[in-house]
Amino acid sequence: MHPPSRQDYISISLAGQGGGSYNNSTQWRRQSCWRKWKQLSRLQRSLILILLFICGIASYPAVTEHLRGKNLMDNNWVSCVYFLPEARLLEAVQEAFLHSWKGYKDFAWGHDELRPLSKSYSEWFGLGLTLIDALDTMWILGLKKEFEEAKSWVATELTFNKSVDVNLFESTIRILGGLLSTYHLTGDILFLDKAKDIGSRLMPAFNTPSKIPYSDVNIGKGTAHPPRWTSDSTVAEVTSIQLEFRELSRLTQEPHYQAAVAEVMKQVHKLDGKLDGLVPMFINTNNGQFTHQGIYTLGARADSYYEYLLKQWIQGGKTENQLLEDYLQAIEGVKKNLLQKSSPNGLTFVGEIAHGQFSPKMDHLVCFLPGTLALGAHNGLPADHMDLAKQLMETCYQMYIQMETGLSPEIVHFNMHQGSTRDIDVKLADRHNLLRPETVESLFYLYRFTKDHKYQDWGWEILQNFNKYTKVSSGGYTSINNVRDPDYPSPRDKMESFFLGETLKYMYLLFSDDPNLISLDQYVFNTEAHPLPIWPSTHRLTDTGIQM
Ligand code: DMJ
Repeated sequence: MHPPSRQDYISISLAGQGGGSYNNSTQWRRQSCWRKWKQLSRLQRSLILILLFICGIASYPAVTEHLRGKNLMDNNWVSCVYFLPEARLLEAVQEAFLHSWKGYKDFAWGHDELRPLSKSYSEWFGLGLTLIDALDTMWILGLKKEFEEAKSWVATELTFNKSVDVNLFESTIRILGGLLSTYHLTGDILFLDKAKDIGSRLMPAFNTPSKIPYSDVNIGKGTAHPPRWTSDSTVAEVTSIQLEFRELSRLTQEPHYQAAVAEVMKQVHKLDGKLDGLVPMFINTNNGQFTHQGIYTLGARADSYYEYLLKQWIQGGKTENQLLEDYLQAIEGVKKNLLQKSSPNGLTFVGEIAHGQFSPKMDHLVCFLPGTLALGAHNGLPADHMDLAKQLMETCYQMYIQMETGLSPEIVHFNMHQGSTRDIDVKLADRHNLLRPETVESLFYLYRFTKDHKYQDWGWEILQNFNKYTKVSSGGYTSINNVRDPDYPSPRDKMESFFLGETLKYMYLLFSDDPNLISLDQYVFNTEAHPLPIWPSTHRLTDTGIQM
């Protein structure tokens, strides 16, 4: 293996992107739209102008309002996606997916993750993680040929009968979740059979003194254990496997999957040590108590606890009141303890509490929250959740656009003192971008529910920046080390499976104007973006987990 040359990995796929130097001015963005406009043929331009003219006469105020945009930092910029047909937006995501898939197919086929620069792969569980995570994305994007190839690998090569340690949470959300959703979308029993196989092999994780599951399971030997250095599990991990195991019980009519994950929720519900509904980050598998108390975050190790409270309630038909109460209380806890505004521009952000002290630190992972809040509001929860969702969405976008590459770092710190000259600081160790999905995920929800095109614009900008700074010419996209250096963002040589499982799927759904393409009234996405059905009214549960 040799270190890649810069030319090797930087690949500018779309014209009109500027020369790589950072310039986030209004003028730059207008120029960017202007260049795209100039790329259109004379016929295309004339057609658009005629259409705009007709619409403009019919509804002048509505059009001008739409075109004006409502960006916090710039009240005058013109929507780029407004000039692009929906088909072109969708095609751009398909191109990104196919480019990723080419890299995976050429250099990592059947392995967990692509290493696009060294043209090789890395193994985590040795179960074809990227391929399984990407199955339903291919189906949704309409990439039938690629889907069929992947399906035949699942049919002929995928086996869970091997002595390998897997992380319970990661394999539940990516593998079990991916197989269940693919089964629902395609109706192909192959995926249900595989889901049953991995689901049953993960169950030994629940054999602990407290019934709070261990983090790791050997799926071949049927043994489970905590990490080497502790007997604790992560709170987000043990509380974000419920959608998948509940669905497995519903499909198989075997209640023990659902019972095991419901027991975890029941215990966590009753535990001492919460702060206004906010949970600590660790839980002990021997005594079932929270440990390392005093840190409260919506970021790593706690994030999807909150997401799954709401989503389980939705999945079960909004009858499990305890889940809803815990969710509503937690959101009030966020507002009371974690919400602040930055200086000088007053961006609303979610910080952390560490041993009684507020820290203005926010992980990119927290950017799932605008989408979750919006989903709650769509399902009848208070309208102020939607207001907060919009404010946080703006902040997450600013975490991208204020960086020199236009890509968010993993963690930011907000300035709060008067006289600050910028809102966002990034520590040296936090400058990486792993191609994470959370902001695009939230953009999708916000666009679906508001139809405000600025959310598509923001997603479009993010896609251009992924193309510009993370695309590897020989195939695939790579995580980068430094979002603040557009000249050398320093590639990490890894494409995470969630880039295909989540980021590109949400990007595609963001650009689609079809509300029935995974209707949010029929499906609920697990935390790895795998859609699972909202249960029909014939299968509703009460608080005790008893079917009504
Ligand atoms: C994914 O595996 C899931 O979205 C999880 O909830 C958080 N981490 C990654 C993506 O960032």
